[in-house]
Amino acid sequence: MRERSAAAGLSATAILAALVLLLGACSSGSQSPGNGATVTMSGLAFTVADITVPVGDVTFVNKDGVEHLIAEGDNGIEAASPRIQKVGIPGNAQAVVTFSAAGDYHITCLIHHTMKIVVHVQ
Ligand SMILES: [Cu+2]
Repeated sequence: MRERSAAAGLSATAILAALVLLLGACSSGSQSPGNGATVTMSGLAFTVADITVPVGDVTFVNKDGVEHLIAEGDNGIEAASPRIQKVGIPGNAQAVVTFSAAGDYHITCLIHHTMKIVVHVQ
């Protein structure tokens, strides 16, 4: 009798361990590493006039020594109904902006009004 219950306990432990492994595999698989899309700012300007990216996260890299305040809009003025969250990026730092729907996004800096880039999200 003792051997049987020990064996039952062992198999229950094995099943539990297998479940934990499966759950661990699922959660690590759902972590998004990002699609790698990057926009760079240098010399108070975006380094390209436009970029095409898939729906998702885009990393904005600020290589200037001053903060940029990135928003959807034109000429330093935020759009009336922006589709992205504006984000302040300190000098020599970076931030992730999420583009959750396809479309063309005019991006500007609310501090440096001449900065502009069009992000084509598809
Ligand atoms: Cu700026």
